[in-house]
Amino acid sequence: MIAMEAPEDGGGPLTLEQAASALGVHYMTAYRYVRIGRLPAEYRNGRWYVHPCDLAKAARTKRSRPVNGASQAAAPGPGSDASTPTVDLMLDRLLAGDAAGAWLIVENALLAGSPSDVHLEVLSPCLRHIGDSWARGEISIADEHRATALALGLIGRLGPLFARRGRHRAGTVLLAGAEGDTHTIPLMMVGDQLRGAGFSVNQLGADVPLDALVATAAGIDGLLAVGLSASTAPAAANAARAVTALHRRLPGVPVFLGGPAVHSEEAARELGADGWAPDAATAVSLLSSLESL
Ligand code: B12
Repeated sequence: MIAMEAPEDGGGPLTLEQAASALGVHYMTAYRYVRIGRLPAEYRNGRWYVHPCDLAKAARTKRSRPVNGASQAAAPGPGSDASTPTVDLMLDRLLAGDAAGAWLIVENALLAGSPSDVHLEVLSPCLRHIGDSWARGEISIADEHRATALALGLIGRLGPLFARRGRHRAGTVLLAGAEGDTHTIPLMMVGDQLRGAGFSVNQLGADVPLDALVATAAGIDGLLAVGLSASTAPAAANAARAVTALHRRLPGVPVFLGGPAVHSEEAARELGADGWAPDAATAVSLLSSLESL
């Protein structure tokens, strides 16, 4: 425990105990707020100090809705302002490159929600926000890369939490990024969520050459469907070529499309696909609907 210290006159810094008392929370809760970036604080001479003006931000955050409720809520669409206190905190930690702080936020979120909620309600809005900020020139490429590298690590740590103990479904889903598309995260999320729903997933990751994709698909016994991701316009054009080649080689196997460059069911159908989903949770519903056919 740190010793109490009187704040300086005129709204000077508070010790963490004083800040905790002002917020009406336990000292350890205030420390956790500091650790995850909810409460800005400065570490000097072995003690944490909080500026009184930052208390209001932490107090607002304390009253705001937690990460759960996500399962009922629709996943935020591309470009939507999906800001919540948890998203704001995660964004802050991702941009700061603070892996430990970011993981604490994930752990907190998991107390209230599922790994799928963390994907869709916390990490996806952060990544979209980061992409938009980069496109507007507000953050550098290095900032975006640092945040993405950290997000990849978080998604990797979340992966085993999607392990399915219950019923496994028949057939395998092949997932791949369109040729020339280096975006890995969308596929990881879709793959983990499908595994969590009991599907066997053959995950090829990003940027899969057309010939390798078709040869792999042809070699899978019990191939249920192929899911292709396209984040950019050139990748969407390559995905369309892949759909044609897969249909020709494997008639009857549905090919689904998704990703930021395929905006709607209509756009996916125009590219030749048999279906589309805006996010990983809807991708699970899409694949599940095949069972009832
Ligand atoms: C991280 C990132 C990168 C990283 C990728 C690193 C990695 N290892 O993954 C790097 C730095 C490499 C990168 C590069 C580029 N990127 Co980039 N990138 C992003 C960013 C910030 C996050 C991507 C992400 O993980 N999103 C989170 C996921 C979960 O969301 P999602 O992609 O929408 O996926 C969900 C759904 O779409 C759906 N889904 C996705 N795939 C599939 C597939 C199926 C079958 C189904 C059913 C559903 C489905 O489910 C997913 C989960 O819910 C996005 C911003 C954004 N809006 O996403 C830009 C973004 C995708 N990138 C963009 C651009 C322009 C580029 C570059 C061209 C930049 C450049 N000038 O070099 C290059 C292209 C490289 C290439 N050849 O592919 C643009 C694309 C715009 C467009 N539509 O054309 C975006 C949208 C940024 C922006 N706002 O402008 N990028």
